[in-house]
Amino acid sequence: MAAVPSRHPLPRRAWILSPDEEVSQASLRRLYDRFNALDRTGKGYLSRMDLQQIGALAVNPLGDRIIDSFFPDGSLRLDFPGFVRVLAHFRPVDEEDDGNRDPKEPEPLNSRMNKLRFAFQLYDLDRDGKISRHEMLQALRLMVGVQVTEEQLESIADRTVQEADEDGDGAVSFLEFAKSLEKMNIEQKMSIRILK
Ligand SMILES: [Ca+2]
Ligand SMILES: [Ca+2]
Repeated sequence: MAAVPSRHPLPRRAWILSPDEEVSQASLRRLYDRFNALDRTGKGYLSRMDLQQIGALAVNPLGDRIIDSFFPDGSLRLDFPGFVRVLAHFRPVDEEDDGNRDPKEPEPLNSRMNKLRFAFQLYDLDRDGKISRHEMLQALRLMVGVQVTEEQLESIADRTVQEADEDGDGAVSFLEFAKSLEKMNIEQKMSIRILK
């Protein structure tokens, strides 16, 4: 591949949610305080605009899509249980719990698998269970800065899809997605600092 001089090195792959998300521990009490602080007018629920005040989401290239995931099925109001449920995906995995969990218990929302599922749906916009080259390109446009040419974006999208695409159908299934991210520290990448 021809070397392209660039002050900002291009990512080799597109599987990056954001370069510098921080890890945080969240207790319910702190979440509730945070919920109330975000709900500035005391309406008892959060709107999209309230969530846009969260710095970590404002700077996250996929922040808008993450905010979308707080409002399934076109709802406009996010209550406290919904807030906690979505945020649970971003909580760091508690290492002590890992492996010693009762198999009959439901998988915690912040487990590696659930984090992967959550990340996958940020890419899979049409929800057909596959990330197409086009969907990859759309996500990349949000993630990389303006200094990158369309040609370079397409080449990153192609490479990311090709490397992950084991069955050769030109798209990335959830399984292929999970395998590609096997070596990545998804726990850390998917831990977003929502609390101050
Ligand atoms: Ca899709
Ligand atoms: Ca495939």
